[in-house]
Amino acid sequence: MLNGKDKGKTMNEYLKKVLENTKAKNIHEPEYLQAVEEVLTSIEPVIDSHPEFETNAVLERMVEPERIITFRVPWINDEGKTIVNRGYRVQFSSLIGPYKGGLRFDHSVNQSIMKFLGFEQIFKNALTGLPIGGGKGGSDFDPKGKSDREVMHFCQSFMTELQRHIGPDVDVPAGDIGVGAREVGYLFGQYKRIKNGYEGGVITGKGLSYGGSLVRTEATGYGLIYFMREMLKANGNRSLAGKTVTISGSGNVAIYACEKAQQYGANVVAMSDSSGCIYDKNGIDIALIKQIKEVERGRIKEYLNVHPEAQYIECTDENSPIWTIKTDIALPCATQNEVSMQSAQKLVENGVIAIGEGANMPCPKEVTEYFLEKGVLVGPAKAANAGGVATSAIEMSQNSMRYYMTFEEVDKELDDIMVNIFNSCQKAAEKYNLGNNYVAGANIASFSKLAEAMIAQGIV
Ligand code: NDP
Ligand code: 2IT
Repeated sequence: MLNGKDKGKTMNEYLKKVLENTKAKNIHEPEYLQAVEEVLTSIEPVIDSHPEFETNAVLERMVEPERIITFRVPWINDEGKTIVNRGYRVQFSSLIGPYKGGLRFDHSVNQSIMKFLGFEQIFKNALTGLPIGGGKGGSDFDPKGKSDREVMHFCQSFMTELQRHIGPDVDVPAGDIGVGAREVGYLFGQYKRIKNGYEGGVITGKGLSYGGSLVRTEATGYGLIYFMREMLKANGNRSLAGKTVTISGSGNVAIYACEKAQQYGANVVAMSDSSGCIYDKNGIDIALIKQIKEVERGRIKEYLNVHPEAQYIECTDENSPIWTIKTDIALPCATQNEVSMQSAQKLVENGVIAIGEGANMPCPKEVTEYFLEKGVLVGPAKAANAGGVATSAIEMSQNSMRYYMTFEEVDKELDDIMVNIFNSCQKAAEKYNLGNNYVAGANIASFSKLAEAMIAQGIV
C-alpha cells in the first residue's frame, strides 16, 4: 500500500524475504496471504527504520499463529441423520491479552479464512487500546435454514470440544457471520454446564439477561459511523447529514450502521443480502429490516411486500448490484472481497467520496489502492469496525467487576475509543508522510505497538 512517490522503490529485503517464505508455506491459503501482504507492504517505512525487527524475527513470528485447533463436530439433524462439520479456533497472538475474536458459522469457512480473520484481529484489537490478543474460530456449519433445535445441538457439540481450549483469561470468542445472540446463548449455556461455574467473561455478545453488555449488539455498526464521522470531519469538515449512503449486508453490522447513519441525518437508500439488494430512494425502513432479518430470519427481498415502491435487484455474479447505485458513502458490511474492481470503478464514476469497511477485508488490496488513487477516503476494516471487539472488551470488564454499565456509559466509551482509533491512524499516516492514507496508518500504528510488545517479551 505504497504512496505514489514510493512506487518505483525496491522492497525492503527483510520484508520481501518474509513475504516470499509466507507465500511458500501457505500456498493454498489465498485469503490469509492476501491479509498478510496487505499489512506487510504497508509497514515498509517502519521496517526500514527499525533493523532490530529483523534480528528479533518480529515479522516471522507475527505471521505464524501461536496455535491452530481443528476438531470434529458431530450432531444429529431433525431427520435423525448424523452430520459431521469441522470446527476451528486459531489462537493467533496473545501478545497483548487473551486471544480475542469471533466465531463464524458459514458454509465457506476454511483454514485460510480463519487465519486471515485471526491475523486481522491482532492488529484491530491492538488499535482499540484495550488488553486483547487476536484469535478467530468457527465452522463450515451454516445456521441458515436450520431449525432452532439443530442450531442448539450443533452449538452444544461445538462447545463440548472448544471448552478445553478457552477461558476468560485464555481465549474469549464472540459472534461473527452466522453467530448472533441465539448461537452465543447456546454456546455459553453448554460451556457453563460443562465447567460447573459461571465464567461470564469466557464469551462476549451474551444476552442482557445473563451477563451481556448494553451496546454490544449495536457496537460494530455504531462504531463504524463514529469512525466515518471523524474521517469526514478531518477532511474538509464534512458530515454525514444529507449524504446518500449504501450498505451491503443486512446482518448485525449493516443494521446498526444504518440505524446510526440515519440518526446522523444520512439517507440510507440500499441494503443487501447474498441473494440481492433493495433500493429504496425514500430511505431504508430499518424497523422492517430488523423484523425481516433479526426476528423472521427471512430474505431481504421480502422488504418489497411492505414497500412495493422499492426496487429489488438480484445478484448474479461477483459484482454485487448494490455498488452500481449512486452514493456519497459506501459501507461494505457483508464479507471479504465483496467489492470487485468493476464495482469500485462504478462507485468512483458515480462520485463516491468515502468507503467505510464494516466487514473484514471487503476490498482487495488493488481496489483499496484504486480508491486512494482516486482521492476516495477509506476507513480500513481494522480501524473502522473495531468498535465491536472494543465493546466486547468492555463486556469482559463488566463481567470481571460483576457490574453493569448503562447504555449511555458504554456508548460514550465506544465513541471515545473510535475517536482515539481514528486519531492513531491519522497520526501514524502523518508521521510517515502518507497524507490521509488511513489504511497504512492503521497498519503502522498497530504494528508498531505489537512489535514493541514482542521484543519486550523475549523470544517466545
Ligand atoms: P451477519 O451474519 O449478521 O450478517 C452477514 C450479512 O452479510 C448478511 O446479510 C449476509 O447475507 C451477508 N453475506 C454473508 N456472506 C455473504 C456473501 N458471500 N456475499 C454477499 N453477502 C454475504 O454477520 P455480521 O453482520 O456480524 O458480519 C458482517 C461482516 O462484518 C463480516 O465480515 C464480519 O467478519 C464483520 N465484522 C463483524 C463484527 C461483529 O461484531 N459482528 C465485528 C467486526 C467485523 P445472507 O443472509 O444472504 O448470507
Ligand atoms: O471481526 C470482529 O472483530 C468480530 N467479529 C468481533 C469480535 C469480538 O470478539 O467481539
